[in-house]
Amino acid sequence: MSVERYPYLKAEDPEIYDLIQRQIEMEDTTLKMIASESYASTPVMEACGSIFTNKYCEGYPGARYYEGNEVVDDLENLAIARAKELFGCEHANVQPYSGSPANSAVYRALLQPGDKVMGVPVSDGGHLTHGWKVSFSGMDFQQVAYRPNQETGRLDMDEVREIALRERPKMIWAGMSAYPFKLDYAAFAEIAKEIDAYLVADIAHINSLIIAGVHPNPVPYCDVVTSTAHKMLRGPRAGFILSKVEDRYQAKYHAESKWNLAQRIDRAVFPTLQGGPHMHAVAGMAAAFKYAQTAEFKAYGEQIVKNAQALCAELEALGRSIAGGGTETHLLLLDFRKEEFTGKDAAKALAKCGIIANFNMVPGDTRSPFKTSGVRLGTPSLTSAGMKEPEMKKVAAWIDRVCKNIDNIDEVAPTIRAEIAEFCRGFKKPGIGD
Ligand code: DSN
Repeated sequence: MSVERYPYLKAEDPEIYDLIQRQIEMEDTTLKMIASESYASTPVMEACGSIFTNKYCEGYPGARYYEGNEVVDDLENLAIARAKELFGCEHANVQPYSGSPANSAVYRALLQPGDKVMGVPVSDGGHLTHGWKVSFSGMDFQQVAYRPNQETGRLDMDEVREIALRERPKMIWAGMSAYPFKLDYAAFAEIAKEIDAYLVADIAHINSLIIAGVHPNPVPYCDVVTSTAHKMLRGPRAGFILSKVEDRYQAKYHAESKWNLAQRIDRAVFPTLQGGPHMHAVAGMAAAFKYAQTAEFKAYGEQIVKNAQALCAELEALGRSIAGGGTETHLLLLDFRKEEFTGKDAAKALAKCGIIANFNMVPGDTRSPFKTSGVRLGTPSLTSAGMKEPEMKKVAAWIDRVCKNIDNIDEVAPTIRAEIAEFCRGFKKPGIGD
């Protein structure tokens, strides 16, 4: 699809213009199935490309280190108000540059270097910032690992409790990047309370399912909740932090501090970790939050899960193995442990045919993280494009066809790629076709 946009770039910097056109063509003609991606809407992209990119405004509304921030203050207050209303939280910080900076701020606000933090290792579906060894979070803090059961693919909360009581971490992360089932925040909260640990939910992957009411909301159970604004929320590359105002463990862990929990989070974001906030991204985030309040968005969140479940059922009917045997969220893990080919082989073959996903470890995987036995598939982008259950049947058939032809993929890829391109062009995507 060729949309006549970016006339100034076209005239003044055709190289960038051409790269944008190529990316549009790619995103318009492939099945985008990376679980952490979707399509940012045109209003979000307009807000991100707006004049707010110009302004420096270190500080917070009403207390800035630069003059001329009357409008910016209104913008940040609007984004905060929308975030609080959407998730029902007491405090919101919308300045983190993205998810990892948001999570870094949580460490600064709650812990001391060397403290124990409980999280799921990256190899088992956790995030880098939940204590993984190559991230600051695993270098400066001690990770206590918990993981989904290797047989069932599900978290066993009795086992999580056992580990927590034995290791007594000061903070527990609830939230993963490759877990297809709902999280039991009430059970996490009980465990955290038993050991006086902070409970922090990372909802970057599932924020829109929470907004749509198809996944439990962690806000009532957690001290802090972090998220990105892109992924299924269809906002800009940015992050936000939601929290309580008061720290229930202030006397125990932060008696010397004159700042409450909300203040410590704000101070951790700025000035400890970041300088000037990216107000064009905050504008995009505010636009995404507004759209997320609509009935249309709720239907989108519901459909994401219906599509993932339909895709799962179709793939299983075709004889494909799904880790954990299903999904309750936006993603599923194809399990190739019994196949000769690896997850990486499959992801590369799928991409050649126009199905863009990523190779991923599955529970009980014996292959290395550089090869893996799985592929993670997500439905937010396809759902954003307007696809529903009947389309999932077709998508499953293409995936199965690719898997059956891994050994001669170069022969079949051009035909499948052309079929998928024609199919995808028939759907109007946010930010591309409107
Ligand atoms: N990189 C994201 C993902 O793909 O899950 C997590 O931040």
